[in-house]
Amino acid sequence: MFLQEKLLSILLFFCDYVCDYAKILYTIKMNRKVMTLAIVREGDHVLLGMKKRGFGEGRWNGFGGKVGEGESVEEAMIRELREESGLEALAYKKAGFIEFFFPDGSEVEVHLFRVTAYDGDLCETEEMAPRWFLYHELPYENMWPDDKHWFPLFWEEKPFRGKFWFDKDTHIISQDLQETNSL
Ligand code: 6OG
Repeated sequence: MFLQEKLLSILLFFCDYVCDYAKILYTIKMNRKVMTLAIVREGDHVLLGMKKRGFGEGRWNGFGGKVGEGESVEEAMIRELREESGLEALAYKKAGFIEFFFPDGSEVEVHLFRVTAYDGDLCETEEMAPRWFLYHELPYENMWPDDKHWFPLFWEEKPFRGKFWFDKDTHIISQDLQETNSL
């Protein structure tokens, strides 16, 4: 009898442990946002937008946002670029995959695309004020701090995977950036 009770308590302890672990994994998963980022390149120039509101407000960035339910990453990239800049992506390629980790436990994964042909008229939208920049004159001081690390790979058309850990003031505390063959 004593042995049965002992076994039962060990089993319950184990179940508790597994449940807690599952809860943590679930929370981490729920805290991850899947996003797209489209950067249009034309010759020596890249198109960025000044983010006018929301996450990243006041920074120059490519165009993108959350992947919607039932939407593929590519569909989301095309939709976000259209909604935020008025441009329709005609030719594009996956350029990178970046994961961001924040001190509150939230995570963002960004699927980066290089857009090399487009249709439509560029326009300012409620979210973004667009502007073309020469690659060598990118305004890194007013961009996300990770950008200066991966932009050269984007520019040289070297596919990459990156991970960036931020502190609460969005300074990079750690990073891992590597070229890759599989995106
Ligand atoms: P909305 O919240 O407006 O989409 N994004 C980042 N881009 C860079 N370059 N660095 C980061 O470091 C980023 N975190 C998110 C993904 C936000 C847009 O900003 C991108 C989206 O394109 C932390 O829906």
